[in-house]
Amino acid sequence: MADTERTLIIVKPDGVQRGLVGEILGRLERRGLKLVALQFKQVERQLAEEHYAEHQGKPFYDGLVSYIMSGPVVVGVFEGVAAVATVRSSVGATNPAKAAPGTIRGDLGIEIGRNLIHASDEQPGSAKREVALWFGQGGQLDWSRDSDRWIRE
Ligand code: IDP
Ligand code: MG
Repeated sequence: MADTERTLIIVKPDGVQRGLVGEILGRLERRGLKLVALQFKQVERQLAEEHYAEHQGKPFYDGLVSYIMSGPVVVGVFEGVAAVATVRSSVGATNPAKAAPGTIRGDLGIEIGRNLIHASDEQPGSAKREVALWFGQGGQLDWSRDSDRWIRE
């Protein structure tokens, strides 16, 4: 399946603290995306800074790094056709106040600094870089799902 992609998601500390892990993962699962990696963890500074390196120097950077380290997160990898764009569309706009109803951020959040979920963006290489950063080569599982033939042609 040449057009299958993998993309990283993180249920941020607010999503975990608010008991929304199942809700958030469930929405992505129900879209037909396939989970290939999942971990519950406390993020350390080095990983947080590397993950958010593109935002270094921006006014919200320090708060962003503190936020992602402020409690445990759930980090996972979803696989599917056009998985990066599909996940981003379910996640919604960065600012929950502007995110469309029906999206995770638009339904469950209210403020940009507490927007519940990270998802790899659509810039070339972003998803691959983030999956490698969080899971390395060994952390993902290749498995075949019986429902696949009902989800894609
Ligand atoms: P994204 O998460 O939709 O990809 P980015 O622009 O990559 O959005 O920003 C990364 C994260 O930084 C956002 O999810 C949000 O948590 C935080 N962030 C972005 N802009 C602001 C801001 O203006 N104030 C506070 N936090 C922000
Ligand atoms: Mg981003």
